[in-house]
Amino acid sequence: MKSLHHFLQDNKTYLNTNFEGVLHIMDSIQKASIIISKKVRKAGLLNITGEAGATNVQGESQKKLDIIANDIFIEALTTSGYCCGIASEENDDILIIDSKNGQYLVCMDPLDGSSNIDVNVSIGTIFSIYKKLDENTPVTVDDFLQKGNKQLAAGYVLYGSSTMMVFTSGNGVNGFTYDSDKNDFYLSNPNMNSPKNGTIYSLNQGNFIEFPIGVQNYIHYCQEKDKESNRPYSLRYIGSLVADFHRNLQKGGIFIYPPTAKTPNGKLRLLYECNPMAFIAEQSGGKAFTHNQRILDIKPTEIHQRVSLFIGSSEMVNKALDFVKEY
Ligand code: P6P
Repeated sequence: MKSLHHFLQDNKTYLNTNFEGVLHIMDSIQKASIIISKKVRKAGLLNITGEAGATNVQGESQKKLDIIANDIFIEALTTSGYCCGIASEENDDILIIDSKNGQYLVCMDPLDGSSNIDVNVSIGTIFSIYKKLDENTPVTVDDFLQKGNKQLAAGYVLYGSSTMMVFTSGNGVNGFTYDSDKNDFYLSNPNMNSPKNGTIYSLNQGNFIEFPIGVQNYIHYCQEKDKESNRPYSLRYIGSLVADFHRNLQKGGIFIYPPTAKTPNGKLRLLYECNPMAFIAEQSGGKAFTHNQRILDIKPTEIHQRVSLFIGSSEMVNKALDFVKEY
């Protein structure tokens, strides 16, 4: 079986002049993911579960493993020699890295779903890779505010029943499973395709009364009995975007995080959650929109910007957006 590193080398035509940079950055991301996977799998023995006693720029309480994962990725990307800047959920501002070959930027959520860490439920890492706008000028925040359709590559690592890396560089989506005997990721899910339709919808039903009417009506549609369209659908919601997305990518389904009173623009962050997942969704034949705009076409205004998210099987996303457009 082909390792992720060799898979990337065999697909270098796709990345053309950016191949070298993306390969080195992917090598550093997978090394960091392996370290984090080992820590996650014995977190209870290392006294690294629970709160870190700090809050991030989002006002969310940081878990110890959030900070540990962030530090591990920053160290790995800094030593890659090709990364010149990082935008992380765990850092208020961008991190600028002095690097001679540094033409590439990484946006990341180092450990997504961290509220699930203490109860042993799947969590994940999400990342995007961009090229700096101008190779002759220093990195600025503007380099990070590129539209998602400028991503060179994107992926997630799912620390689930197995540890998997799902990755795209614009030439389809491939899944790699971590083999602890060989300490490397190997191709296990080639050419992942999102089923056009499905019978799973994922959202936090607890926020129902705060959802826009159109989303409430779509939920009622999912719950109606209709044999021909295989309804009622099943509600599946893990509370970790990576885990919910990954299940829906394989089985068919839709994940929705709409605006709520608490999060009027949606909860999920554009740069390091929605854009990378949208790139993967579209590359696998799925769809990713806010309530009215393609995620990858949004021009970001700030690095921690939040947007609403409708993502997954294309026909399910279209149906949900039809309900949303009515109001
Ligand atoms: P809620 C985890 O904190 C996260 O960012 C995503 O992984 C997940 O989909 C979402 O928030 C869950 O949010 O409000 O339903 O708990």
